[in-house]
Amino acid sequence: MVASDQATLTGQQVQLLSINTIRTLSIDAVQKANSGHPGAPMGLAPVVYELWQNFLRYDPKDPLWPNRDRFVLSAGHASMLLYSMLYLAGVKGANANREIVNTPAVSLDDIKRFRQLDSNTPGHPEYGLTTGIETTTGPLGQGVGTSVGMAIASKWLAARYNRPGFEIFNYNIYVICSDGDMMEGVGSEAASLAGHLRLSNLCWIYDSNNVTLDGPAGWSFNEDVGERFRAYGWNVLHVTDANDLNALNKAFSSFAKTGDKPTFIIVNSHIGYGAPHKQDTNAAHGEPLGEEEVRLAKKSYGWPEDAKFLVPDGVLEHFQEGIGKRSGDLRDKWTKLYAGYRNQHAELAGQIECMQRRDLPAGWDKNMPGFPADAKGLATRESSGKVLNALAQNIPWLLGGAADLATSNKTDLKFEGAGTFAPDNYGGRNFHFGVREHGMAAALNGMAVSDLRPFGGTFFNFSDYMRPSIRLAALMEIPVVYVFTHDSIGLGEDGPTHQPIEQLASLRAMPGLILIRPGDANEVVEAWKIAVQSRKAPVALVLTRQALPTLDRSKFAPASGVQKGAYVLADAPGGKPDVILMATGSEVSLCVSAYEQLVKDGVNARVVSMPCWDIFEKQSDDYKKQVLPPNVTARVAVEMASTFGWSQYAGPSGVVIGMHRFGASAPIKDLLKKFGFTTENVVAAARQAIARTK
Ligand SMILES: Cc1ncc(C[n+]2csc(CCOP(=O)(O)OP(=O)(O)O)c2C)c(N)n1
Ligand SMILES: [Mg+2]
Repeated sequence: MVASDQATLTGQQVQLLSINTIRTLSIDAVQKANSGHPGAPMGLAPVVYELWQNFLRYDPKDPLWPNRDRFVLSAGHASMLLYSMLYLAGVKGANANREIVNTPAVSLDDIKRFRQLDSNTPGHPEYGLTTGIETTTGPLGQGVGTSVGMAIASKWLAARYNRPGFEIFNYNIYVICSDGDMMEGVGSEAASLAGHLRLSNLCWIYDSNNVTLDGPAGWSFNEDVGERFRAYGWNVLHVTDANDLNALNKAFSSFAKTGDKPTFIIVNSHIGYGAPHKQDTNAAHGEPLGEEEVRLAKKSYGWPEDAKFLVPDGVLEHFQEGIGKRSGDLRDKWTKLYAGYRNQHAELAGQIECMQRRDLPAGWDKNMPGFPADAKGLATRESSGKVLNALAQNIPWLLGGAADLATSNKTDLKFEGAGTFAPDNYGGRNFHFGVREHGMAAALNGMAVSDLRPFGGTFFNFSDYMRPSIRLAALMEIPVVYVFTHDSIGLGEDGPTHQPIEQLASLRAMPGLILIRPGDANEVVEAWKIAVQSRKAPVALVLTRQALPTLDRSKFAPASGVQKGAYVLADAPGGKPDVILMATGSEVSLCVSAYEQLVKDGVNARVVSMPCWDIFEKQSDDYKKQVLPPNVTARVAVEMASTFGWSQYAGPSGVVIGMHRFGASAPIKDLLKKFGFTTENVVAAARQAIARTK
């Protein structure tokens, strides 16, 4: 054997050794945890190996490098695949201040604590918990959906910030997805949107292994997925054997060369590859292999059968010589480039760094509209549109759109230079997400984890279509803003299919989401200020279709009270109320009208505007007691929605005026009368509450 053959052979051996290390680490971790899915990591190990070692531009020494390629494991149940890679590639950890630290992102000990309490290797990859996890995945379809937003962000950053000679941003997004991702509706919305937008920096690798949890994928899924993606406008490639590194290499090279559309690589794999007894059965991925199967699998890999968590000599070095060296060189080059960029384009660099810190630029709140008292007033969606347009002129990376309702949601950015995001204008800031609420919400997550400040609008009722992605935004603690308009039966004639009832209660129940339902235009200003200043929480703005009076703030408390979640808007003479009227949104002015009637009748009433329960709950006990004195138990809560949750503020003697059924199609004035949202009814409820406490 000649020396060069020997070298090639050794090269192949170390490749296989490395791939099998990915597999056996996953097997051992799942077995030790006695929980998890080893099958997908076993089948996909060569795919991820080839991608990371030879293509992914990801420097393990700087997992926060802004121009790194993003790797998304949409098949989040295969989490051990990713943890193995983070460990084997030697990815360093980072702290909450975005500083690289000297501990690894994932250590071998972390892998041994897979799925255990307080480990950084939870069952499914969690953004913010483990360095190197670019987005939380697990609910199938979310990773692919989020990846579209990441690809949008990469294109947008390039269009806005690259300058001749300074290609600061050109990173790609790689996604591993599975049959489940292909079946989920959000995956289709995302693929359709990505194809339409011609996101050539996006590569989905579809693990077509013909099996899902219940059994053969064919029990429920038989369409030609490749044809579907061709129809969406993707570059569709096929690798018929997941173990064929050359074919994978060719496919990734084709992606790199494709400049006008996203790439979809179908890879045929065998789940649980190397575990002959369970190959092609569901048992290989829904649960650990079992000790006996583990031994058989290891035997087929030529592994010592009883070795556990074995990382053979040479494997870590192999990754250092591959992804480590290749990407390290790229990152060094970029760092030099960026230093020059900073010199020549200091202002742009300042913006880039500002957004990375989730800071707002100086003067972010200048030229905010103020709204004079006006009995006729305007809809909160209208004032929202005005405030948003002011803010967006001050915050260059505040951008977004709506799911085909921009003119209803008032989310259009109308100022000069805002532009529309499109294949021929990736620097645009108005997005047409189409009638794809779920796809939009997932994309917003991808934009937010890419340091942009995205917003997305639809009718409040259709927040239900976005909920799984909103939930992930809350779990990931990322600052997405939702602009939900048409927020109650007050939308009128569109009727019960469009009138939200339970959405307020159900979104208030979601941990981490800040829901604000402002009561007039000036509360909208405050609500938007909270939204853009939020660094670690998504914010839902819940806004009306119908006009609301703009309250006279010389008579009532200033709208800045919104910053505390709830505040005394109109107090009882002497500050000693007989009854407290509480409301959010459009019902605040209704309560004010009832208040005026009551005061005229000699009843000491107080009005509390409660636009945000979440923020109110975070106030001191003292403040809460000031707003809702415990000894004032005569209380009335008014909200044109499910009453669920209001009893905590109304108390046992309180009266809650809300909705106990779906709405109806009719002009608003008839609906308000039918469902009791009238001044007389609120006044009567106040008297009833007072009577109850006597
Ligand atoms: C939205 C959602 N529904 C259900 C599940 C539970 N689940 C986990 S894996 C899986 C299917 C696995 O099949 P596939 O996507 O083909 O992945 P493979 O097992 O082939 O790796 C299901 C239904 C989930 N994670 N997300
Ligand atoms: Mg499958």
